Amino acid sequence: MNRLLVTGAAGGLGRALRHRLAPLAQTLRLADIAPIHDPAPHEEVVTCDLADRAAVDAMVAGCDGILHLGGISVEAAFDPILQANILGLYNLYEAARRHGQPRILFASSNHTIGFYKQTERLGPDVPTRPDSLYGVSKVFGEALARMYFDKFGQETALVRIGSATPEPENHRMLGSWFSQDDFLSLIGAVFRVQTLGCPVIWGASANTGGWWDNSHLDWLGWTPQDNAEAFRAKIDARQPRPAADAAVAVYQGGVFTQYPIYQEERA
Ligand code: NAI
Ligand code: 15L
Repeated sequence: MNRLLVTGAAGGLGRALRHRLAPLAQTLRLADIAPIHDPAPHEEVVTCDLADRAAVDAMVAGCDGILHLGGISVEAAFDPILQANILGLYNLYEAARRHGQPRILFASSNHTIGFYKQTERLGPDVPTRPDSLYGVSKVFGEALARMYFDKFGQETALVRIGSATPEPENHRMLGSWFSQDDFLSLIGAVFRVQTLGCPVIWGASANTGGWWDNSHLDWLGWTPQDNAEAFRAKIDARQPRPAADAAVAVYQGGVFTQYPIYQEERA
């Protein structure tokens, strides 16, 4: 494609993936509210608050695809979530509608379904069970994307990312881990496939201890290659197994199920 917009480009995943996204587009438009450093010749930098409608419109103009990583990525007080993940999503989809409906990969989260137990296996159509205001905002994003698909044909991959870290860091991540290589190959498949629609995709590696079923995605041509099980011995050696009744061992969303409702933004 000509130009791929990457929102949240200054964040953890944006920084980890940025240089490896270059083959996907002639130009990467990197956007964030936070500074983005050292743009390469094929990179454009845009400073944009997702809550600023006019700025989002300008950010989306001229893009052929959007990797939407931007927003609040953990539990927080409602106001910042409202601005970035709810108002921000509306602004993004309205801008996309005005600018030729570029395909979108929406970084949704396992926290849309975090109250399911780790003993359960989930397909793409289970009712959502968000574990936090953050999870609720991702459910909103998925619903908004689905409405823009049904009403206007706007295509979006609703990628419910598990835990996208370089390595699985704890026992819960033996189920939820999503390697950066597998995420990268998924991004490639989403932007390459002829017809995408608006599928729910579990953003997880091929973990032996995984909880999520992606067998509805045969048509996508994407097969995750990594497996958190390869790190089990390392995790066992580094930390004790959590108690069987601890939230991190019971719920797919782990500790997010235990957070209070924050009244102000955490530092
Ligand atoms: P991050 O918090 O490191 O990056 C998010 C970026 O969004 C930050 O650079 C931040 O400045 C930017 N941002 C926040 N509010 C903004 C606003 N109002 N306007 C513009 N930009 C704003 O998060 P990370 O880990 O890189 O995750 C990327 C995306 O993937 C997030 O949407 C997150 O919810 C989702 N995700 C990530 C997972 C992970 O394991 N890293 C798991 C599940 C979902
Ligand atoms: C997420 O949605 C968060 O963005 C990330 O920071 C992790 O907490 C991840 O989920 C997880 O559940 O491990």
